Formats: sequence, structure tokens, C-alpha cells
Amino acid sequence: MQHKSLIDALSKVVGDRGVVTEVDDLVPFSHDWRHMFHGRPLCAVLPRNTQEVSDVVRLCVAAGVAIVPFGGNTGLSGGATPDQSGQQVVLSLTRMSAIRDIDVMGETIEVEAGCILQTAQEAVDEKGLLLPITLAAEGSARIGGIVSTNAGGTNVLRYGMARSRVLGLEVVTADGQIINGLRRLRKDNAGYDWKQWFIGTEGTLGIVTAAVLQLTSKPRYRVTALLAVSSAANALKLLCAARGAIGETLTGFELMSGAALARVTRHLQLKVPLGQADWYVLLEASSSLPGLRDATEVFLGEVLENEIASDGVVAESEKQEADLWALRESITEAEGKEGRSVKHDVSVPISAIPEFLQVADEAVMRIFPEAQINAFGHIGDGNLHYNVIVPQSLDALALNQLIHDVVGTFGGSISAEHGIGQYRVDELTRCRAPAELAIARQIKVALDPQNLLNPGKVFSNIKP
Ligand code: 2HG
Ligand code: ZN
Repeated sequence: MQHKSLIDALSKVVGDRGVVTEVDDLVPFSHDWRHMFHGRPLCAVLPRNTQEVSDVVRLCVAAGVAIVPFGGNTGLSGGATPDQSGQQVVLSLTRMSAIRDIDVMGETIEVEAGCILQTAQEAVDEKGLLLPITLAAEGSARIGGIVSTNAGGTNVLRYGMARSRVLGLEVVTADGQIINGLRRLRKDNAGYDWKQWFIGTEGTLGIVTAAVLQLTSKPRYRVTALLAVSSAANALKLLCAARGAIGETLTGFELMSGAALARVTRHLQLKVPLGQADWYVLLEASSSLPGLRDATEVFLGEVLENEIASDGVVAESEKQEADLWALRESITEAEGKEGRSVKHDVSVPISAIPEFLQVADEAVMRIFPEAQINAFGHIGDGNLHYNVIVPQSLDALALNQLIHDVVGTFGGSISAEHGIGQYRVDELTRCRAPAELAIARQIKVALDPQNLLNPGKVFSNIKP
């Protein structure tokens, strides 16, 4: 099929308003959030329901045209940006945004892929429930992208990654088949758990069109505190102390370097309510049992007395809580204002974090003395954003390799939560064992034999 006849056929399925072909209108579908990756789509298609997604996939596959699934475009790895060929169809799920059902007794929500995370959070909140996926991008990120990238965020230490919320999925496969696995079951051991093949695989094996997510009861009490610590080692001592005192209530434990917060105050006019320190920890605990605040304050008094932390403040109102979180959630924006940054979304065993930071800092400073390190992240689950602000001329791949090699020596991962997309394809190929890559490719070839689902993402050189 010629491209013109493919576009005509797509319009018949999704209506004229569901196909975007004008160059100007295609701009939002042509680059990632950070403007790091730029592509040239043949068109963008916006189906209204699962049957239309299936019809679109069948038409594209029959024409041998690749499909790039597209959600809120908040990813940081270029996973939703088409290539430069002008031959790829962007399939946007934004018109499929219905909340199909909320089951209060079962604590589940069934929601379509294009629903914005925050919309789903607010809908369940009204029913006294919590959808515990929390990301800085929650006002724009969409459920389909969250599931298909296995998003992380700031409460993974308590609630797990997106994968652990998914009870059921509806998926369109590479041959256009609709698989309805929208079961709301906590326990379902009947054969292969096939839905896992579509979670975190970044649209390379199928298109997530809807999901059933496990909710939880909404904790009635919450405590948020900012602590100053002199080292990452002390941040871990603080984590141990917190686990001992209020462990099962911890919902956030974020590390931020003093330099990262200095950039936030410099560029965004936010204020840190503590004096200068080398490191800060933002701690959040929540529970439905009374007494959480007292227990937290007792434990914080102890860590200050033992000099694990040098200073601290506990939020006294929702506004103060929001102000503390705003500091943490503005680090990415402030980093962007500082100049060009090269991102590393790494994880290492939690106990290795201080040594990782020391070894990585020394390695970077030895080879790139002009770099500024922007280290922060979810250390309660071992995930550091080890971003490096560098001059335009610096070779980003050499820097990636240097840091990922250090990650490798600690048994870590080159992507904790942001995924591979197109940004890390070569590094994944370099850093993962051949047997691990081979088994992944076998699944890719089995489920997408023509390599038409998000080609060039996650894998390199898949030959149909
Ligand atoms: C966060 O934790 C996000 O705020 C973004 O994952 C991290 O900007 C980054 O590298
Ligand atoms: Zn993060």
C-alpha cells in the first residue's frame, strides 16, 4: 500500500480528525520532552477505542509501516519519538482516556491508556482510595506509558514500581489481535503471566490500551521532613534509623546533593528552610494509625542528637509539605536551566551508594574536570539520578560509558526507572550479558516478527 492510501485507510478507521499529517501539527509528535531526540513521522493517528487501535495496527502491518506508541511524552529516553525516515506512524493513545471502572471493595481501577495519571489519582481519591504511583510528571504522564515503561517515582520503596500495581491488561499485539486480560484478581497463577511481556517493554512487543491497577487504602496521617546530613553514608544511617523506628510507614526517602538544591534556589527562587549542607534527605512517612507524627519526631530528635543529621524541619501543614516536595521535584527543571546535562538513571545496591558516589565522582572529575555533578534520587530503593552538567562540546557517550562502567563494578543497572528508549540502546547492548540480550530478542522476534512495533527502541539491529 502506498503511504497516501494508508493514510486514507487510517482516516476511514479513526475519522479525518484522528489523523494528523500537516508538518506543523506533527511537531508535538516529533520530539521528546527534553528536545533531545527529533524525528519525522509519516503521520500521527489517534484512535478512539481498542478496536480502532487494532484496525490501525492491522493496516500499518499490512503496509509494512512501523508504529511508535505515544502517551504523555514525558519519558526521558526518547522511547516515544519516531525516527527521521518519515516512514513511521505515531499512534497516540490520548483520545482513549476513560476511567472505565473503580471497584471500591476490590480496590482496583480499570483505566484506558490515554488517561493522565493525576486524573486517575483524583478519581480514586474521591472514593477514599490511593493510586500509589507518584512522579514529578504525573500531571502529564499517561497510564499506557506508565505501564509500558514500568515507571518508578518517589514511593517505590513502599509500593513498588508500576509493574507491581498491574493486575490486568488489555493489549493489541503486532498482528492486530486484541488480548483482553482485564482481570481484577490479586491471585492468578493460571499459566504464564503474559501481561509482564508488555510492562516495561516500551511498546516494542504490543500496545497497552487499558489496565486494571491495584489501589490501596489512603493513609490518614502523613509526615514530611527535610534533614541535612554531611554525607551519603550518613543518609544511609538515617535510612537505617528510620527503618528501625517507623520502617513500614516510610513512603519516600529521597537524597539531594547540596549542589542540586543550590541550583533549585538559584534558578527557581525556591527557599531551602535549612542552612547549607552537603546533602539533604526528604523523608515521607504515612499511616492510618495515629501516633505517626510523635514517633517520627522522637526518631528525628534521636538522629539529631546522635549527629546522624545536622539539622531538620518537619512540615506543619500541607502547604509546607508541598513546599518541601517542590524543592525535590524542581531539581530536573533547575538542571535544565543550568545548561546541557547528560543523564544517568542508575541503581546500585543501597549499601553501595556512598562508595558508588565517591568512585563515580573521582572518575568524572579525573576525565572531565569541567563537569558539574547533579546527584539526587530515590535512595530508599537504590536509584540515583547521577546527571552531569557539561559543555556542549563534551562527548556524552564517553561520559555514559565511564559512569556505566562504575555502575557495573557495583552490580548495578544502567537504567533503574527511565528505561532504554533510544537513548541507551547501545549502552544496553554493551553492558548486558549476551545471554540476557539473546533471550529478550527471542521474545521480540516471536511477538513482533516484522519488527514494526517501536523499532530502534530497546534493541539494536533486529532483522525481520
Ligand atoms: C525524578 O526522579 C525523575 O525527578 C527525573 O525521575 C530525573 O531528571 C532526572 O534525571
Ligand atoms: Zn526519578
